[in-house]
Amino acid sequence: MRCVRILASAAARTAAVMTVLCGATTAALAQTAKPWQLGFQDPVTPVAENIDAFHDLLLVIITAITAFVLLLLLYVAVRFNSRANPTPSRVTHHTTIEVLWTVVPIMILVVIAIPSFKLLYFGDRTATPEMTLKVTGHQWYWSYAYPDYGNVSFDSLMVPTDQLKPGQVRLLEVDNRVVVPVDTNVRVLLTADDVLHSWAVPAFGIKTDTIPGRLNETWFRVTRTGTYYGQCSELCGVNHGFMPIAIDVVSKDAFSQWIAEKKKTAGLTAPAQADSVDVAHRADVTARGNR
Ligand SMILES: [Cu+2]
Repeated sequence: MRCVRILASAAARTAAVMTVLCGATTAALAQTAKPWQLGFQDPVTPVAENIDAFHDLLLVIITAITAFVLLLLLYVAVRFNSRANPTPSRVTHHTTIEVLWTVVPIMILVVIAIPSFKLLYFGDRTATPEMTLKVTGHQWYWSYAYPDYGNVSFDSLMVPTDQLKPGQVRLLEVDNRVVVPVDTNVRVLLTADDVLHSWAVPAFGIKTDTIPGRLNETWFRVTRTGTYYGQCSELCGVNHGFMPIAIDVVSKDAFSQWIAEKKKTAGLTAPAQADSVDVAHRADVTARGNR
């Protein structure tokens, strides 16, 4: 009886610990990868949700194929070894089976290709962007611009390990986070200043190359507020691992306040000023182009 009681209390303790652990994991999954994490980060955009679903479909198909091939191999090894089958058949062709092993894989590939292409085009661009975020990759940091808001722009550099504040994630925290509103179609335009980089945010289902002299496009619509992290995913030089991405997804009101504050600091509040900045910027670009 005592033994049963001890077991029961141990089980209750384990359950309590598991609840705490699982709760912690679920909350953290929305943000960044965790040690010993299995599976993807929680998807927070329609594209990431579709990628998750596509992954699940592929997992079923690949498991079925692997199990089928394994069973065939076991069957052949048992049924047709030299002891069980001393006089082998001399048949070398079998039309039906040859048609089958050509047609069935083609059908499997078509089943994979249709949702794959649909997803590719879905993630490519949005027909109804509500705002634009411009991302530029540099060796070794990112810079961001908001063309719809007076071209507010800033650089975003990693916080070195020895300067981290409590609660900040090592190698993923930046000095200036990108801020975007929740439930908004954000068009992302990406380019690079020097070499190839890749702007990758797993929870958004985004990994898009930034290429010098070219403008790539993608989009996201985040359905949950929070902080999300990503990293450069194109080997771009010695500090490639030290140019993280940190994004704060906030309510629309909070975003309006944040962008107004940014515009104020940049001296972009009055429209006339914004225009003159724009003209000065264009003149600068032209001058550089003529050099
Ligand atoms: Cu890079």
